[in-house]
Amino acid sequence: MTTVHPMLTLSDEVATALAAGQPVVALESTIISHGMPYPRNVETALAVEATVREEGAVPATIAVLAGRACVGLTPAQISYLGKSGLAVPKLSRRDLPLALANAGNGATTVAATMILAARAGVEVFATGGIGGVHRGAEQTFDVSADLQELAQTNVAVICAGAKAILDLPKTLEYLETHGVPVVGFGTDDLPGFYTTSTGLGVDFRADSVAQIAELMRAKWDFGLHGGVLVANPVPQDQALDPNRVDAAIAQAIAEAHAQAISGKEATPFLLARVKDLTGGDSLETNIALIKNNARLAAGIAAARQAQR
Ligand code: PSU
Ligand code: MN
Repeated sequence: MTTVHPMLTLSDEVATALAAGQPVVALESTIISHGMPYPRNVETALAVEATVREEGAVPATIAVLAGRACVGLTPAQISYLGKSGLAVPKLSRRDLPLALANAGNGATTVAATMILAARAGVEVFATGGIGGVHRGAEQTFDVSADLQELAQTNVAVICAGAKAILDLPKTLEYLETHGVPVVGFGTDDLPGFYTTSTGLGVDFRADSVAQIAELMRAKWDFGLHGGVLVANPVPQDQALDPNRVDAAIAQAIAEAHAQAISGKEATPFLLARVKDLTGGDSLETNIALIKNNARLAAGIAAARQAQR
């Protein structure tokens, strides 16, 4: 383990890869603890790491353990997060100092993973779906800290779009206001996580990893801080029927309202209900799209290293 800061530890594998200029892909941990049920969550997290390795990059799963931000976890640490599930604190930017101050543990969201990846020197991060502007945000003000992080932290986030538990047009408006380019990989249409398209456009279409690496280079070399959001559609044969997904989401949101679920509980509640209401199928789609994103992220990380 390499301690780069009293509160930040890199695994040997990640530290060695970064020092050697090898491609590294960051992976979040809230998706493990709060995004999927045990034991599929642990199996998936390990399989996603294996996918990154097969593509020639080094995986860096990120979490806070015993008050240290850890970039690169052991399989035992990943199992602990997956087994503990909702008992592990979900850490976004707001929550990081508390966990660091109190020798706490926690799973990092997209926002917190971006922060820690950037601190460690990792520029490419693969996840499933990002947080965004929730439906009804004009009343609740529920806007994920993921969007604010994309506005300011220099990491490319590879996702499968965003789930329609969010208000997708408002999410795109927020990203535009904050200067975050939304890139469709091989598509002009924003993918909808379980579905390949939403009917909403992306800002740019890229058909190669080199094009994405070039956009990152141009943005950051010119001093334009903030992330790049790459939306990679789920493979068509793994996608779900949009009508089925929409019905499940509508019901999940109605239940959240009825139970007055808000704040950091909102997203995990909605994710779990959508999963239950679509049967096991949505979990299989979720796993397929994360692996698909990990593969693309490894390619982007390699293309970025090839520029140097
Ligand atoms: N959306 C998904 N799957 C997820 C999440 C969001 O489709 O697992 C998780 C991610 O960790 C994301 C977080 O960063 O939820 C957003 O939570 P909030 O809306 O409370 O910021
Ligand atoms: Mn929120």
